[in-house]
Amino acid sequence: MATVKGDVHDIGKNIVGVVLACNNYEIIDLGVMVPVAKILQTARDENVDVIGLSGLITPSLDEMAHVAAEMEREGFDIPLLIGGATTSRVHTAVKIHPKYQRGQAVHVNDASRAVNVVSSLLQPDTKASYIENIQAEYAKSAAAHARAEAAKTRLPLSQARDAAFKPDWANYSPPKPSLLGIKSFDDSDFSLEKLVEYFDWTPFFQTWELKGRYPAILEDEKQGKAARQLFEDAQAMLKKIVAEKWYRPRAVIGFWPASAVGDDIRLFTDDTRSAERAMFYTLRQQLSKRGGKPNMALADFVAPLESGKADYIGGFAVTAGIEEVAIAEKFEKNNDDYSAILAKALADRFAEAFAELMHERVRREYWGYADDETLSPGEPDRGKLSRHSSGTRISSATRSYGKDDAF
Ligand code: B12
Repeated sequence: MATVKGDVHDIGKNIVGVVLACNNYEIIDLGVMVPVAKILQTARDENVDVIGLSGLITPSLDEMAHVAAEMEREGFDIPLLIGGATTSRVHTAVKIHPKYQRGQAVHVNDASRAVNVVSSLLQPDTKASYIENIQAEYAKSAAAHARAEAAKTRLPLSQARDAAFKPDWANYSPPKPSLLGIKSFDDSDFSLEKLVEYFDWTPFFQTWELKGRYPAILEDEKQGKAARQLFEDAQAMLKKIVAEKWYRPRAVIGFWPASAVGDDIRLFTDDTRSAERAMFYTLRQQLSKRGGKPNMALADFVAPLESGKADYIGGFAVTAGIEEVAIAEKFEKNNDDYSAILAKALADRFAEAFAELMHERVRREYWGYADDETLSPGEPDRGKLSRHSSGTRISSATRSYGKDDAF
């Protein structure tokens, strides 16, 4: 079992591993960001019966298709399980299954299904009929997908470019960030206590497959009891994390002079704008839209070179603390998978909270384009935020506000 190259999410994979291990399967867990060569070499060396891949970010979908193609090329025929929130039956049917004809790729959307799927695939008396059903299901999904794709109208690129989002640059002067280049922060700047104020607990419950919004979930008729117990355990661990400083949060922010050149964004080394530092190639939407809606590209939100306006782009990276891995491993070594997953799920909340806090500091202070903003911690109200940033600012490397994920 492995989380594929480029992807660090492993909570789901670990849950599946625990569930299968409880049913007497032996799991070889290769961890996260695992390159295909290592997966296939281990499968060969250990003579495994099944390979399981996990992936939660969009690029992992391509990586999984790549693993399937490599399995075909190298003559594997064992089942390939595909899991993780971004994967889907349609993607498996359309992009992965056709690449692996010697064996069978199977999408498993939930840990609770993993045992049934694995046993159906490994038992000689059920294997053939199970695979037959899967193949019939995938053929149906692929045909429905092909029909839906054929019904979508896509514009030629030149027409999509004509329909770009065109802000009124003549009447807008982009604010200049308070610094250019990068600036680093560590736990002397941002304490764990401070980050707790920015916690959004709802995704924490999702991590445990408890669906519902916090705090209402604590009183939910069906899930309330489990949610309350989990929350209590989380509070106890959180107290220790903060008091004993288990994690050391760190962050880097950066701002660079930038101009849009068509669909691309050119970054300059400094404000003289004489030397190019990098180019971001942004994609333009090409689906045909109704009601005069624009076909946007991220470049539309940066002042074009020919406008003569000095604009900038910014980015940031945060970590709750790289100590998380060693701490989770310590629990795992003591056969305490529950605490290992809890420690990771809380580290995840710290990372998200830090992204929230850093984004706020950038908006209000380091870039200062929303210095009049009045949102309070834990109030990630997209409506209010987008009015503040209305139409002219997309803060790139942050994850909290939908369209921001593009970098
Ligand atoms: C926790 C989390 C993190 C944690 C991960 C901690 C960890 N140790 O795993 C941290 C903070 C590190 C993180 C980082 C990032 N994340 Co994140 N993260 C999440 C979050 C909130 C929950 C994921 C999770 O654990 N779900 C619960 C588990 C149990 O579900 P699951 O993995 O789907 O697993 C179940 C099934 O899918 C299945 N399954 C899973 N794997 C397998 C494998 C097999 C073999 C089988 C059979 C079954 C199976 O069984 C599991 C149990 O039922 C999701 C949002 C969400 N609600 O999904 C975003 C999310 C996945 N992250 C996202 C992003 C963008 C990122 C970052 C790129 C952010 C950034 N800009 O830096 C980075 C990733 C960097 C990288 N290169 O990977 C996006 C992905 C969007 C996309 N489509 O690309 C999401 C969807 C959030 C969002 N809406 O923007 N993230």
